[in-house]
Amino acid sequence: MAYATILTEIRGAVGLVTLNRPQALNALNAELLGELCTALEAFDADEAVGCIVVTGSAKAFAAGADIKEMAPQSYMDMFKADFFAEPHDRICGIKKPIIAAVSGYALGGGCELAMLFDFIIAGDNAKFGQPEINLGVIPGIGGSQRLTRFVGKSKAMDMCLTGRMMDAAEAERAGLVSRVFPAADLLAEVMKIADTIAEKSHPILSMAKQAVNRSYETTLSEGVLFERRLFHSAFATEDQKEGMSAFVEKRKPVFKQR
Ligand code: CO8
Repeated sequence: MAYATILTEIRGAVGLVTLNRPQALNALNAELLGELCTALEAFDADEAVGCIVVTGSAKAFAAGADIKEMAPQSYMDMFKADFFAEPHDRICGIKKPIIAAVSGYALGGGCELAMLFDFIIAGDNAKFGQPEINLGVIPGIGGSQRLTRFVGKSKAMDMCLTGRMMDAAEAERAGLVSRVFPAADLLAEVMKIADTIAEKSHPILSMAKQAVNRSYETTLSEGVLFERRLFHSAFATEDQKEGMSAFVEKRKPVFKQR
């Protein structure tokens, strides 16, 4: 399918989405968000895909929600459209793992979009921020909630109240990103990580994703129970038999379930 604001391709078992509005530093307008959701859902439904990577350009993952699109909106426009609720919920509904490969700016809605994915890997030139305060608004796609869970209250307050940017090294120290690579190698390194993930059992990957995500939503005892029930259900899969047999037989497992 041809898109106007993103590029998509499948490399091996990895679905790659590249945000592609260079004239606006990949600012998230309604068209881009709609296309992104459609592409993610298509990869989610494609048995050939085991892991998804979303990236931007060298200069910007995404410089925020599209300020030019938002500027003239009234309260009633935003309220009636329930602005950004639909793409937020569609992205949260993707079952396969999604890695954000962030080079350059990930600001405002761009930072929030990266945090909506399962984990963030950054180039050493990455800059994260929630600069909405400078525009007379606050984060609106979960930034105040997710950033606080990633980096803790003190740093999240600092980011949301000053609007300052955090570089890749600080973001790694703070736990916002899992790994940092030289910017020139970022996509190649992320694709290697995504290849490693895509080789695993696809239903078990979804279980692992659901289990980790549940930790954000519930109490420890409910989360542990949820995990245990999923763990038990893994024994209903052929891939559990394959994984454990391969260990006993001292060979590499070949997971087949999609
Ligand atoms: N929206 C629209 N256009 C943008 C955006 C944006 N967020 N960011 C950059 N652009 C455009 C610029 O206007 C410029 O266009 P033009 O050439 O037509 O003037 C082009 O991209 C290049 O940008 P710059 O010339 O500014 O590039 P610089 O290298 O000088 O600066 C920066 C790069 C520092 C990233 C700068 O562009 C900037 O500060 N951008 C805005 C960052 C920002 O404030 N982001 C937060 C936006 S608000 C938001 O995300 C709210 C999310 C929650 C909404 C939820 C609703 C429910």
